[in-house]
Amino acid sequence: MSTKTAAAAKSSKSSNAGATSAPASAFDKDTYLRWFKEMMLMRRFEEKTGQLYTMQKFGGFCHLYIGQEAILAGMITAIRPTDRIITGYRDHAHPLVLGTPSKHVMAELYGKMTGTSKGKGGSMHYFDKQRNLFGGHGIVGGQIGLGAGIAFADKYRGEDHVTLCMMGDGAVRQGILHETFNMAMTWKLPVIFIIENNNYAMGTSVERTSNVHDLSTLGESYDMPGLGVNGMRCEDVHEAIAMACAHVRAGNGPYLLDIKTYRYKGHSMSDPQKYRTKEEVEEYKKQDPIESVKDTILTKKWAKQEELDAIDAAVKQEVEEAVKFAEDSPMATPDELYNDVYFEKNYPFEKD
Ligand SMILES: Cc1ncc(C[n+]2csc(CCOP(=O)(O)OP(=O)(O)O)c2C)c(N)n1
Ligand SMILES: [Mg+2]
Repeated sequence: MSTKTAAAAKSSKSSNAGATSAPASAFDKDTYLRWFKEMMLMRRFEEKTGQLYTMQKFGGFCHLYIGQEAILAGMITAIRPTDRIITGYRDHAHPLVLGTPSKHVMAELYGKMTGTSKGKGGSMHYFDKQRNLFGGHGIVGGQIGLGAGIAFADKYRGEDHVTLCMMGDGAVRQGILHETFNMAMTWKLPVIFIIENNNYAMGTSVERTSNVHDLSTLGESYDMPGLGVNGMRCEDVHEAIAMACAHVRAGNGPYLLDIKTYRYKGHSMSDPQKYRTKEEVEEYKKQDPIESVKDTILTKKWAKQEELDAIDAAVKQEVEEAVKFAEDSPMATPDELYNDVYFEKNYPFEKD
């Protein structure tokens, strides 16, 4: 069967072709409670961020992660703290799940000195060297080549890390994906390419973008294995990423995961959303990962409703404190502009 025929045979609009379906029984109480807490923090942080942006507390672009939380929650329980993460501009939740204090994440949005990059990165450019977060990239698809580069460096130094290179469904249409896939497979780089597939690139759906709708097949012509994953279930995301990590750590080279998710809010803060129906959004909200994780916890009697409410209250309190911290923090002084700027002494092409 040719690659195109194989891709077409697997292709389907919103199904999770080839998806795993991990049973809830495979995971313990601590994992579920962690998923719940991580997702509540991401959700409450982003709800607050949306309000603050509307109140014009900070400017620039603002892309919220609400609806997509199961991807990062499922990921964090499947990787090692030494693994590397790189992503696009929908990136507020990534530092949160990696453990960057929420007050520094919030201060970065405000452009304050106490932000993760002293306020110089803002919403689209989160970095945390200590936690191996390599951005936050505003150029759609720019992180694909960089992610493979990080994996190359680890392999070159003989270090046992996996790079998780995350991108949107729109980013996969950039040419760099193909150059990167080719090199990453040729050199068997330790990288997992993760598509956070919310089915839309701004207002353009996957179906309108290409003849190939099953994005898990995009690596086939490079012999890169791929899998479609239900991104509304932490269980499935965890299983898929753990499996891909084991594949990569065994020296087999890259893996492609097409994780199907949904964003409940617009692409950014100004989006009339004419490209989708309210019913479609409501349909996905019925699969909300926070609600389903909560249901499992309650059904298994791992916690009472009041205990889950207490977690929510603590998370809300943390977000309020983060806002206060950000508001009370100083702006950068003008001379800070010249700090942290890369330059090389005696650069050969530099002219006075
Ligand atoms: C190279 C480049 N082209 C175009 C844009 C404008 N742009 C910003 S976001 C976006 C859509 C990307 O969608 P997707 O990759 O699906 O990510 P999502 O927003 O859904 O997370 C586009 C085209 C850009 N930032 N960079
Ligand atoms: Mg998208």
